[in-house]
Amino acid sequence: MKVLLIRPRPDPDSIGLQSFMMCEPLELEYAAAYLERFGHHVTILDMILERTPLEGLLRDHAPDVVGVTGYLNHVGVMKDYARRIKRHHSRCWVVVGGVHAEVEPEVFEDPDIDFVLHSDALESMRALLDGAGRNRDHARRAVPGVWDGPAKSYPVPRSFAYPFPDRSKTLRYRHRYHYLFHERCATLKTSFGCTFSCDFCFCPQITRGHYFERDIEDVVREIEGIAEEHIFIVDDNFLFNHQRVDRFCRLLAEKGIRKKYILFGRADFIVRNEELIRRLRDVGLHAVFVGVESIRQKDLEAFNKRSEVAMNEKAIRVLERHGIECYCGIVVGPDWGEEDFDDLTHWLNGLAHPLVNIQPVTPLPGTPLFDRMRGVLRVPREQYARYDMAHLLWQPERLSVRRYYWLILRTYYRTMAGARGQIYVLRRYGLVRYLRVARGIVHITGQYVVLWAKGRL
Ligand code: B12
Repeated sequence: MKVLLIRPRPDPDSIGLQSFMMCEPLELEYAAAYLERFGHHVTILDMILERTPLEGLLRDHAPDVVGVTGYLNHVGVMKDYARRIKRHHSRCWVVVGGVHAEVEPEVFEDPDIDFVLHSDALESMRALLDGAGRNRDHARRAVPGVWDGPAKSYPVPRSFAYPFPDRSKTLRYRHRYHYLFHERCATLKTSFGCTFSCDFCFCPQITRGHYFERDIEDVVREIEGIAEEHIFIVDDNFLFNHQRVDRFCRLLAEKGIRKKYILFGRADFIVRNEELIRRLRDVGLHAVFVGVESIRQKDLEAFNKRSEVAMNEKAIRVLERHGIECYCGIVVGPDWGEEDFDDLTHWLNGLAHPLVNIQPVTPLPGTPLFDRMRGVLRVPREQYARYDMAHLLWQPERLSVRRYYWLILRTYYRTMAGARGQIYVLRRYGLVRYLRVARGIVHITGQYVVLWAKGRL
């Protein structure tokens, strides 16, 4: 069958991260590799980069099936695409997938969406294409991972054994993929799930609390086939299994593979395994995204983070000692006041390079936090684009909405986006990358200024 796989362009109401980070649609490359093994003909469209409107692309490709991926903040756009696909050709099936569909499939129930991939998405898609999809209602019942209401029981995958993603399918876009300062950056997934259960985090929900790893030899074989020098390892927590990370370092060194890696890791692992971190640096570790979350111990406890502020600080020092950049993820909550933002600014400026992502706490369906905060959510769920981890979804307790947005912006400008931060980026990464990031800063500043000016949720 002729299959079109689409990564949507986010709604303009979502805070636009594209100038800072735009990664390959790895999930669609996995799907393409798997489906082509069964004789289907797959094309991937990245709507963030395509200039032709969807209708024109549908006319050019005349697909039998369109698969659309996306996150919670894309749900509105995905439904809009489904409507336009059906209007273009009513007999073309529309299948949606992605991490949100795996956890809250019911939000995708829509007359224009034929199938929602709720679990084991790749195998479910294969089964749909291999004939099962011809009768829609029958397929919804018969294909184990396709959503058919809460009464059906769904498989829970505990391993991942699919062919390598087919990166040739995004060849025409690849020069545009980047992550922060890393130009031409590929992504790589080596494990699924997370063994921790921080109560705000959506990641453990995707795998229903299970954690499983790909064979590390296999991972290194995949790396050998990646053209890009920069690789963003998109595991929820790559720094988990000491033995596996050790083997990773050995294999890269033995094979003489020289790449630059960015990955997510926890502070406690970094502190307890400094020698391993040094070895990772030697084989190319360039930056670690650490879920610092907060500089207030009470927040870490409320989040069930099982970490401490002092541990975060030690981890950042370890990374700094070895010349590895640290990207700090900070979550700010409804009870934050002026002095908390001042403390955060002060804390960040105490780091060698204050690189930070400040996210207003965003209760995501499926998480314990969602159940706890459901009552204070003031933004209707259907305004999906604002569930982007950058908008406020609740009324701050001690500040006006306007002031809160202002303080977020001010914290960025007094730290990462301030003169010191900008000089650092310019010196370390050069003018071209600096200009791209500066463009992103201007764009996001504009969006925050609009939110500030509105002054309400
Ligand atoms: C890398 C990453 C990104 C990349 C983009 C990657 C991409 N492919 O587009 C960047 C850094 C740009 C990014 C941005 C954002 N991200 Co992000 N991101 C991730 C991360 C760390 C890994 C995702 C990934 O690459 N997975 C690898 C692929 C191979 O696996 P997969 O997505 O699980 O998909 C599997 C199946 O579902 C299936 N599949 C998926 N879709 C489809 C469709 C079809 C048709 C088929 C057949 C199969 C299929 O294929 C895969 C293999 O089985 C996840 C964390 C996580 N655990 O998922 C967060 C995550 C997905 N991001 C999230 C969010 C919220 C965002 C942002 C909105 C906000 C933010 N600040 O992070 C922005 C949105 C950007 C935008 N343009 O709108 C949330 C999503 C929550 C939700 N409920 O939807 C996650 C879960 C993190 C979190 N904080 O909770 N992100």
